[in-house]
Amino acid sequence: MRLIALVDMDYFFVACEELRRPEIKNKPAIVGSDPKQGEGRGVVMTASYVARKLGLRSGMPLSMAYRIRKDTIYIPQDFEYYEQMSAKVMTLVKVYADKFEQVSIDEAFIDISKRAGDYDDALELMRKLKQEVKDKLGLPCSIGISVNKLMAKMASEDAKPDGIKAVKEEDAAGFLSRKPVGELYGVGRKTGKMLEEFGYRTIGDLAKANPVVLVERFKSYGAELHNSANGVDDSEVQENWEVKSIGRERTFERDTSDRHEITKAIREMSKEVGDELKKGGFAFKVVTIKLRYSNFEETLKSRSLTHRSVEPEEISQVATQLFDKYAETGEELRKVGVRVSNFVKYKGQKRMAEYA
Ligand code: DCP
Ligand code: CA
Ligand code: CA
Repeated sequence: MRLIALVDMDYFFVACEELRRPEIKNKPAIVGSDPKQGEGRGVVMTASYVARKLGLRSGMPLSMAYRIRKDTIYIPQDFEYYEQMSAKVMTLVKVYADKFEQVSIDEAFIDISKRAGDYDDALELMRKLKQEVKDKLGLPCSIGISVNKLMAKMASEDAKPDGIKAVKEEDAAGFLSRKPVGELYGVGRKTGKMLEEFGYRTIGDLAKANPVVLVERFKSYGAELHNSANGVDDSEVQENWEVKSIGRERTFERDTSDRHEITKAIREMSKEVGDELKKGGFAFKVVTIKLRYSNFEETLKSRSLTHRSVEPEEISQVATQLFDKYAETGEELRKVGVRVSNFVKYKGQKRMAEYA
């Protein structure tokens, strides 16, 4: 039996912000693009669930968000930070996957057919994953489980927030039928509107529609719409994620030339990189550092080891040597990165095939 899960983080950007500013928890907080002191045309990227209850939505102009609630907490976006959190999430998720496909910053499909024999197994496994993400990162997510990607996605939407939902093949039609057609995975606002104009109000309406008519109205997309509405999706979980290297980067709060601060960052990142390597069962041979200066100039410097190593200490040592050798003395750094590459597998972990 095919068992696919979709893991999607809840109110992701704001949830990330709550981690580093606990004081905004349970308050109407939004993350958005630069409002430029009221002059900008910024929009809400995401809103906490508290904010959503008050009517704040992603895509809404910031000006409108303020009109709705004066005490809305506005947080400017920090993509770099969300990407770091995303990478941490994905590292955890991958461990649970036979096949892994990240589809956006905060969501991934995983094929768990081999490791889960049935829905009970799958639910147990996904509960464990969800708990691990909560315990290790403090972030809530929702997970949908079903026979294909489409249904897994639809189930995850139903599970939100902070839930897990499994929809079996035999229940798929019933599960979909009463939902508004606009909620069907893959249907955007424009298509949704067109579908409604043709009188397809629910996914069930679309499922019962004559496919020939749908093809007339929506061209080749019509057949796909009909399949989707019937919960049919044969597409595989695509392992697009190919690791050739593992790295971390850190931007300093304030540009710095303090060797102590920089080498400390290098040590911390080396440890994280080393931990990730160990999970994947890899040894590395090349260490690279990236130095970005205040003026945004960037240098990459690498050193090849004469042996394969798995030791975080070794990453840290080589990266620090590279820094000492190549950093411009006294120049302030904006960002520093550590990366290892040229892998070889030293552990036969089947599920980590994607690293090979
Ligand atoms: N995002 C964005 N612009 C959009 C939609 C989303 O920048 N138009 C960003 C902000 C979100 C993140 O992508 O936090 C993930 O998008 P989701 O659609 O998964 O929405 P959320 O994670 O915010 O909320 P939900 O709990 O509904 O998944
Ligand atoms: Ca999300
Ligand atoms: Ca998402």
